[in-house]
Amino acid sequence: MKLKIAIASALFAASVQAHAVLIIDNSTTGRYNSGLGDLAAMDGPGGFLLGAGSSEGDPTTVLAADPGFTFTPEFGADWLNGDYTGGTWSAAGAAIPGSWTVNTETAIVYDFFLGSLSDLTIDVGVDNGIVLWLDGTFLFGATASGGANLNEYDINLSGIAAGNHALQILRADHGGSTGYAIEVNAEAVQVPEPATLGLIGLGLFGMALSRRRKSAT
Ligand SMILES: [Ca+2]
Ligand SMILES: [Ca+2]
Ligand SMILES: [Ca+2]
Repeated sequence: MKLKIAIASALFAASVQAHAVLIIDNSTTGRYNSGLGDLAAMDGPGGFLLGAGSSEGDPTTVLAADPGFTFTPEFGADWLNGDYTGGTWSAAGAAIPGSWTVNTETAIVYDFFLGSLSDLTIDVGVDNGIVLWLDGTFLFGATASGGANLNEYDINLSGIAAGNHALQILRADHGGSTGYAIEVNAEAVQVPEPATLGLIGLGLFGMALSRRRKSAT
């Protein structure tokens, strides 16, 4: 009886055990757009993207929703849907530098593949601002004073489908220096396989049977 419980527990533990896999960090290549210039006027003055040399101040701001930018031609026809036509994008596979021209904005697209349903953990830091989308859907946006600590912002996503995805990023700067740190980990959400479920079922059936026999005696 005790052994059966132990076996059933071990099988269940094995079926849900998973480990995080690093899928993006600062060495990961992607599409890079360093031809955007200073975009302070794209949603301002008074917008999320701040004027050069901190001319609009240096506030701490976290976006509550997609800023709904009207992107300049340098972003291409529809970059959030994978159409880079007419933009100033690199080809795929470009190195993504950790710093860029002060006061300007840059954009990045990391294409990645998930082998199964996964939870994603995005750790990111930036000097000064960042907006992230996944497959065109807004995830997060914030700007703050200098510093680009990897743990500055943590974005946790649950149940992202298996298959191809694009993590799209706009990096912003408004003076001083620039900096960027990123780590994305994926952890498979493991659903017990039918065979394993069958074994667990047998274990439970065995336990029920033992109980019935015990009560019968
Ligand atoms: Ca700027
Ligand atoms: Ca920062
Ligand atoms: Ca800066």
